[in-house]
Formats: sequence, C-alpha cells, structure tokens
Amino acid sequence: MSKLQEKLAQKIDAHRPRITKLNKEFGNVKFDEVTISQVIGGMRDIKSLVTDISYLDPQEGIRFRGKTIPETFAALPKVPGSDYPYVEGFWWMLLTGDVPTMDEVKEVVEDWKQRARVPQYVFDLLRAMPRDSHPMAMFSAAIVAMQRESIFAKNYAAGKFNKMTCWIDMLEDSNNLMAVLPEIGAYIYRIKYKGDAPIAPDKNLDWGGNFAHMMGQPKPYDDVARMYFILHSDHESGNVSAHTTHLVASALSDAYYSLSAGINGLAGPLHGLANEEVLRWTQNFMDKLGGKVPTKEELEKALWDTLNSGQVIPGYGHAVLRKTDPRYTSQREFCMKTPGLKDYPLFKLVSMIFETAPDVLTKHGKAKNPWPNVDAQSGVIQWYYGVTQYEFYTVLFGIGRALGVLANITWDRALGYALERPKSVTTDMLEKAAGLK
Ligand code: HAX
Repeated sequence: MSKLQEKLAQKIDAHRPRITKLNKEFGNVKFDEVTISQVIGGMRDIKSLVTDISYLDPQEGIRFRGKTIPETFAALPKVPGSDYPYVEGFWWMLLTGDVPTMDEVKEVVEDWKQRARVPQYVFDLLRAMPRDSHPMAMFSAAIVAMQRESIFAKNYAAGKFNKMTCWIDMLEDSNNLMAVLPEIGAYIYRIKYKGDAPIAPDKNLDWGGNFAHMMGQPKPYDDVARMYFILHSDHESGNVSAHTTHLVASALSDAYYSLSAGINGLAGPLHGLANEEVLRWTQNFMDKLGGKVPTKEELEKALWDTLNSGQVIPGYGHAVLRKTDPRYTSQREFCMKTPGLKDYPLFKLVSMIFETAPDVLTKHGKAKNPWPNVDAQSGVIQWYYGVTQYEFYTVLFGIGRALGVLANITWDRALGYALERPKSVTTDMLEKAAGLK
C-alpha cells in the first residue's frame, strides 16, 4: 500500500464518525433558508454541499485545506531549482489535509511516473477527430474514452462493491487519470497547433516540468505550469465543474465519466472558457488600435461599448467572491517579478483594465462583484510564453481542475455521500408561496 493511501485511510477513519454523528444525531438541525430568488437564480449561495478540500470566503478568497494561496506555495516542498512546489505534493495536501515531507512527495512523483501510460486508442481517437474540434471537446472525449480502464467500474461490475473500501478504487482511478492528463493535454496542443508534432514525455521530470517539456516550452514555463495547475485546482464545491463532477459521481459513476462531465461544464463561457474570452476581447481591442496600448479614455469607451451591447466583461465578477480574486493577484505578482513580462504591452493593457473596469462595472450597477477573477490574468502569461492559441487555455484549466475534483470525489466515496437529488417545483407553486395565487 502506498504511503498516500495509508495516510488517507487514517484520515478517513478519523473523519467518518464526524459525518455519521452529524447525520444520525443532528440531522434535523436547520442549517439554511431558501428564498424564491435562490430557487430561480441558480441556487446561488444555498448551503447544500460539503467539502473539506477547499473553502471560498467571499472576502478572502480560496483556502486549500485551510491555507491561503501564499501559505500553500510557501509550505509545500519545491522542485529543485524552481520557485514553485511539486504539484504531486499539492495532490497529497488536497487529499490528506497535511503538508507532505519531501519523501512523501517523491513517492507520488514516482507513482505517477509508473502510471503515466496513455493508451494508444486515445491518440487514435484524438487523431480521428476533425482538427478544428474545440480542444475541450477533444480533452473530454479522451477522458471518457478511457472509461474502460476504470478499476472502480470493473470491480463494481464484478459484484465487488464495498461501501467502506470503494474509495480505494476511486483513488486508483484518480491517480491513473492525474498521471496521463498532462500528456493528453500537450498532445492535443501539439497536433492541433504545432505541425502535428507531439513530444514524448521525459520520465526524469516531475509532473509540471514534464508538461512544459511536452508542450515544447523551455524554462520558466515549468514553473508557470506548476503555479497555474495549483491555482486552478479547486474553488470549493458549488462551481459548475466541481459540482458537475460531484453530481455525476454521486450516481456511482466512475472517475472517468465524472471528470469528463465536469470538463464539459468548465468549457462554458461563464466558467472556464472565460480565460479564452478575456484574451479574445483584449486582443481584438488591441488590434482595433493597431497594436498600441490605449489611453484610459479609449479603454473606458471599449468597456462601456461591451456592456451597452449586452455582453459581459470577461474575467470580471464572480458568483461568490466579493473582492479581487487572490488567484488573479498571485498571477499578477508572477508577471510583476518576471523580467520582460512586467513591461509586456498585453500585460500593461490587462493592468489598465484592472485599474478601469471595476469602476465602470460599479457605475453600470449590475455585477455584484466588479473585481477581476482568475481568468482576467491567466491568458496573458500563456501568450507571453508563446501559447497564443487561446482556445487551448481551458484545457490548461481542466488539467488543474482535475486535481481538486478528483480529490473531492475520492472523499465523496470515502464518506459515502448520497446520490444527489434536489427537489424541483413548478412556477405555480412559487406563485402560491409568494401569495400571488
Ligand atoms: N460584465 C457585465 N455584467 C456582469 C458581469 C460582468 N463581468 N458580471 C456580472 N454581470 C451582470 C450579470 O450578467 C447579471 O446581469 P443580469 O441581472 O442582467 O442577469 C448581474 O450582473 C448580476 O450578476 P452577479 O450576481 O453579479 O453574477 P453571477 O453570480 O450571476 O455570475 C459570473 C457570475 C462570473 C458568471 C459573472 O460575473 C460573469 O458573467 N462574469 C464574466 C465571465 C467570467 O469572467 N466568468 C469566469 C468566472 C470565474 C470562473 O468560474 N472561472 O472559471
């Protein structure tokens, strides 16, 4: 048994009685109230999901296992010669809640290397898809195609399902998926945009470093990858990709079906695709100005034109956050400390938008949060390093998001979380409750 599985088994054993006690002895305690606006308005803020992997405070932003983003980066063991931690160590922390030792990290690094075998049929499938398929459609298709590899599904079909131990199969599937996602993502990138020339993995590298290598990117893109994947991993349970993955897994669907479904949700423009939209919007705007950085007045006008035409300003606003997203700040800090990036015209424009858009959105008066989210900043870093194919950005988000959602569904199985089944009502019923009928 791996050290990770052993540690997780201890944590799960300690946690189970807490859930059982709450459910059995305090199940009738009222925890939230629901208004008609919440029922109509996308269940916004209704407290109806449990996760201990991350928590999103509207003012403070995300904490992974109780740690802010700077605390997370500071606590985790770093890759030698790099400023950012091993993603493998972050996976350990998401799953167990503890910061791993270097030995524990190294075990995950080796484990993922052993598991990193993309089946040939995945490459064949990706090649068979029309080359103008959206990279998210290709990524999702590759994941669901591998469902036949699921250990959970095999054992379930063989009648070996056991409520107490099925999390081990989920963990196996999750580890197997994590091990191959970077190669699949990089393969999609290389066949679509880099002359159909995939780069074979380098088994000497860590997971983040290997991704940079397979993308064909020199240093410091390896650190960009590590930072990006950690920042995009988890944002508690209610966002579309996390919730979808959890919902599908609640039907005892395996990790492959569940993750693929979550990735499909991430592909929407109000969610992960926003980082593509930010770059599209910003580039179109710069193109219109002949490549020069605009004046404040030109920028304000462009923002108002966008709002007045009924469109959203991509990268701004959030369903939960009510301040600048610390994932935005973290990436901005990376730009500020990286020579070249700091003075890069596109970064200058993104900075100007940061100085201008919150004011415009506040005057516009609709968005509850006028501040930037993670997507307002991530594309410019990719662009600077030559990854200019912005339709690919959501795949990067998806590789990172897999860390969070797979850690969550492993715990879902361990704690035996129930099949999700909210109740729907009719408009008539709402009108009666409102006293209109
Ligand atoms: N530009 C213009 N209008 C905006 C806006 C923005 N950036 N953000 C919110 N609004 C509008 C909404 O469209 C809504 O208008 P209507 O009342 O006419 O429907 C109103 O303000 C109230 O919305 P809200 O309560 O503040 O925001 P929601 O919780 O409904 O939606 C969104 C949150 C992130 C989807 C929203 O802010 C948005 O569309 N932002 C732009 C797209 C974006 O950046 N998405 C990425 C979010 C981060 C993420 O999940 N990444 O994966």
